[in-house]
Amino acid sequence: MIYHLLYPLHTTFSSFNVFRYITFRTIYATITALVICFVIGPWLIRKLQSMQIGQQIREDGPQSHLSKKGTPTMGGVLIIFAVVVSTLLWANLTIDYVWLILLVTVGYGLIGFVDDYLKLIGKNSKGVSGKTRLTIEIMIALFVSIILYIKPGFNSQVTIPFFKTVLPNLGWGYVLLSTFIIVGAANAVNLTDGLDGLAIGPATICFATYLMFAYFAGNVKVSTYLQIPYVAGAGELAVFCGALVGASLGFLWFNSYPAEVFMGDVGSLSLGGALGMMAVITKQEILLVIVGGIFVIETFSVIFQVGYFKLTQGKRIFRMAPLHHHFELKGWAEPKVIVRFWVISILLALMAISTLKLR
Ligand code: 57M
Repeated sequence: MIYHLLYPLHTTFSSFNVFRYITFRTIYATITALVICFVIGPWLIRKLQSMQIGQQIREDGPQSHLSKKGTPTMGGVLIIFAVVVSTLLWANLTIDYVWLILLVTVGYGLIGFVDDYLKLIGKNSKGVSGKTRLTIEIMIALFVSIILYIKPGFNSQVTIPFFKTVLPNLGWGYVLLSTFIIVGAANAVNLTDGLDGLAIGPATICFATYLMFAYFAGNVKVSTYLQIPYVAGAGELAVFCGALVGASLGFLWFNSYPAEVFMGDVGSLSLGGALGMMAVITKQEILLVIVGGIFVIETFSVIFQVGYFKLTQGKRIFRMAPLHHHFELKGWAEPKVIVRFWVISILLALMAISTLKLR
């Protein structure tokens, strides 16, 4: 909104020319989302408490989690609200990528909201059935992937890290890959969100990384210099990522150990879906495996644990999956597991950024 209202006045007030710059609007999208979380966060936590929207703790989890019973959850609504308001305020709303990624962010948030609501208020502990959730997630991802595929100028080539000339063109197959990435990222973040700040920390790091990738991909000079695909309009998603970084840091203020609020599936599915979309639109699809390596490791720990459990009729690779529970049961204090995962996430992000030069 601000871009559309104030930039045109730069002919009268020359200082308003600053609203043209993506860097300026990204910084203020970040600050706006952060301030929204600071202002609304305390009120929301009190509201969730008064509505008794408190986390139920499974008996079969780490005993240390039992004390978390009743912690307000569904705090992800704060993240989504802050991101949507800040993006609508600061982004150039004529760029269709902005609306597509907001559709996924809000759509996946709604899936998580209904699941959380049924589990916590509807007293249906199972929430939405796994099959129903997955079907709706796939439908939303498929819809936006088809829109992207038929969008003039969007190419169906896949960028392979380290190999600048290897750009396999998947054709319609790209729609399936894109769908898989969005749905996979959403569920990977969902699985990871099992300790205070464990998901929001790496998510913040991932969005800060994809903020850079969006700016690079949307800038014809930088993308040519780096020899990465040029995606006209992708630069505006740096503003969206700025809003996400601000909202994530704002949420972390309350979700840091000991957490005053959990994000709920409304937050984890929403963040993961947005992350998958960022990987697809910036044409850094495979690089998400490195940038979001913490989410990938956590997901594979579950896949290997469940697979091995079934293969060996009850044996386990880890003391418990996902991997964060394994370290908890090894005796690591919760904050130590969390911060060490953040450190690994930062390392992975730096490695991913370096691949842009190692090609
Ligand atoms: C998402 N949800 C947390 C909170 C958060 C197949 C299996 C691996 C599935 C997996 C599962 O159910 N995952 C669901 C993880 C839950 O957090 C809520 O869920 C939202 C995110 N979706 O926002 O609302 C619990 O996590 C803790 N938590 C915090 N701080 C936070 O900031 O402490 C969350 C956020 C919360 C709270 O205790 O209640 C979760 O862990 O369920 N299942 C599991 O992850 C279970 N693992 C398991 O079953 N392992 C078995 C399988 C693989 C064979 C094994 O290894 O033997 C664990 N989860 C729980 N108890 N709660 C262990 C059992």
